[in-house]
Amino acid sequence: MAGHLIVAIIQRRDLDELRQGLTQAGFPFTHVASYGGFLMEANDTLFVAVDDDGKLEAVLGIIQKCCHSRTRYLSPISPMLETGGLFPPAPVEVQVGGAHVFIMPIEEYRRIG
Ligand code: 2BA
Repeated sequence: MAGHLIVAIIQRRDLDELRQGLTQAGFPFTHVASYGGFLMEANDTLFVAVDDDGKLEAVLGIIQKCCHSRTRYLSPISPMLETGGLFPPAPVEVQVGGAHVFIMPIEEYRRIG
C-alpha cells in the first residue's frame, strides 16, 4: 500500500461524531486516548491509513465537519497568589481545536501473519 497515514489529534467532545463519520464512510481507523502536554487534559488521537488521494480528501473533509474549535479560559498561577496576594489574575483565553492533522506518506506497509 502506498498512500498516506493521517494522524489527527482531536478534542474528546468531538470523538463520537468523528468515529461515526469515519465508520459510516467506511474508513477503518485506530483510536488512542492521549493527553495534551499544555493543558494536561484528555484528548484523542486517530490514525487513518488511505491508499489514494480521493480518500485522503474524504477523510480530511469528515475531520473538518466533525471537529470544532472552542474557546477555553485558563487561570494562570499568579506569582501574587503564591506570595499571598489578594487578586486572582484574569483568566487567559485560548482557542482549542478543531483538529491537529499530520499527513505522512507511507513508504511501505506490510501486514504480517
Ligand atoms: P495541549 O498541548 O494541552 O494544548 C491545548 C491548547 O492550549 C492548545 O490548543 C492551545 O490553544 C493552547 N496552548 C498549547 N500550548 C501553548 C503554549 N505554549 N502557550 C499558550 N497556549 C498554548 P490546540 O492548539 O488546539 O492544541 C490541542 C492539542 O493538540 C494539544 O493539547 C496537543 O495535544 C495537540 N497538539 C497541538 N499542536 C501539536 C503539535 N505541534 N504536535 C503534537 N501535538 C500537538
